[in-house]
Amino acid sequence: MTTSEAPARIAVTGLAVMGSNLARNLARHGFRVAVHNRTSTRTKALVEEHGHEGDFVPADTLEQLVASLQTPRQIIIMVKAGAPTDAVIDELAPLLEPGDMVIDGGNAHYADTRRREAALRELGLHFVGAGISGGEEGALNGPSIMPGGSVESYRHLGPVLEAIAAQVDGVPCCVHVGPDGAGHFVKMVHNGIEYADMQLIAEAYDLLRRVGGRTPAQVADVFRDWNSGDLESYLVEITAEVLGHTDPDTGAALVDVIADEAEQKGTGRWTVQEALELGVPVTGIAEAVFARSLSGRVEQRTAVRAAFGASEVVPAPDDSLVDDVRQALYASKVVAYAQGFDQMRAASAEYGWDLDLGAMATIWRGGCIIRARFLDRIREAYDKAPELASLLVDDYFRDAVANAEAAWRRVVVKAVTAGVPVPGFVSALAYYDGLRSERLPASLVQGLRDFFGAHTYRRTDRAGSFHTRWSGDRAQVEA
Ligand code: NBP
Repeated sequence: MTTSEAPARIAVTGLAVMGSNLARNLARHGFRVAVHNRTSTRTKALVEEHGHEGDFVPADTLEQLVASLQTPRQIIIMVKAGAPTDAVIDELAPLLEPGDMVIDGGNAHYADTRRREAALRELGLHFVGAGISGGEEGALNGPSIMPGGSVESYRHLGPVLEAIAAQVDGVPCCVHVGPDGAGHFVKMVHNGIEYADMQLIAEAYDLLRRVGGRTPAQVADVFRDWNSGDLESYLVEITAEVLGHTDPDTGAALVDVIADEAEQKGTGRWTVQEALELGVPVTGIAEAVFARSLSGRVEQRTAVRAAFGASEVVPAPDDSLVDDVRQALYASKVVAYAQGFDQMRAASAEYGWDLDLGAMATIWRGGCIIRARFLDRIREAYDKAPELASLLVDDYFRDAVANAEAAWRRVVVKAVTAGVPVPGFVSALAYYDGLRSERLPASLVQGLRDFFGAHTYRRTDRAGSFHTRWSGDRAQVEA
């Protein structure tokens, strides 16, 4: 820490784990950073413990924080998402001048970000909703950063954010995502995809364990091996770590001691809710959210187990199972990502964000939870064809899924026959089959809708809307 009177380059208010780590990251990169927290003991603790890491300017009040900054001011808010963010903005805005920038690095809902951006724009202030992924470790050592807001704000902020972001092949995991809530929307979809990815990994583990007859330590070895191929990713890497870990108290595999009730903070649910609004089928994310909900319904699980008896899965290991599951996992993962990218494309069209989907894959390659080799392939796909109808039709992914198809079906059949729930694998396959079908039974759905509600239908052979007089002479009339 220095005592010079030079203005600080940037500020962070909200110094719980995320804010203090982000401030330390900024300081370690040579930025003079002003720091503030509602309860000033946190500010003092940060400077006492980490002041030697860089150039911190502690402030007891927001007035002091604002006064310590160079103009235009850049203030990152890292407080609990929701009402606390609004409270800080309300206190901060009157202290600022037109052209200043307020950056919300918390996990805000993108609709809140759109509302806040519009309100601050009225005051001449830039509001930047920045999705920050990577948890506390990422905040300190290099997160993936997804800033929204104006182009003008990114001109000032970009160099700072790109410096503290994770770097992959010399490329920062940070790009200007798009206007207003675009950054937080993309962060939300990132989290949704993370849900789907984890669910698919969990299903693969369950199959190798219950059908494959392997111990958790043996499944850990399988994941370790998979991590040297196409599935290479942070989540596959840490799956091997968790499965290979022994509980110190009991000597059992830790995974057998952890209660099997998955929790959620809500970003997966938001992703599905928004997908429903946009009409985009994100079945992989939805199944993952519901699988967590199902796991938590302990009373229902107990009652149904009592009524039917617990499903008894007899292990039936065979030599091809491991590789079949690997291929099913890969193909299902391609589907889940394809759906997430579809959702971003739909939101981009809805809100006029002009998202560069390849760039989103680029900034997820490091710092964040879904970082993976696979993302390079997604970036290449969108670089080649920005208007790709679906990731599935890119040459690389088409070949990968086509090659995996037989194994994928074998795995789903085995799981269904054995009674091992694999909602992620099954729904991904159904999505793929749905898109591939020449004719879908949606024609019957339309017929039924017309029968009971006169909702009309379109024909395959000529334009217009039609209704059949079902309760009368059953003649067809043009609607
Ligand atoms: P928390 O979400 O636990 O929030 C604690 C901070 O909010 C403290 O600094 C607290 O001040 C401040 N705060 C609250 Br609560 N109410 C306030 C108010 N009315 N006015 C001013 N300050 C208020 O902190 P965190 O876990 O560090 O997370 C910060 C943000 O980052 C959140 O939005 C969170 O969702 C997000 N996050 C992201 C990731 C990730 O991986 N990207 C991980 C974890 C969190 P006090 O000290 O005075 O109580």
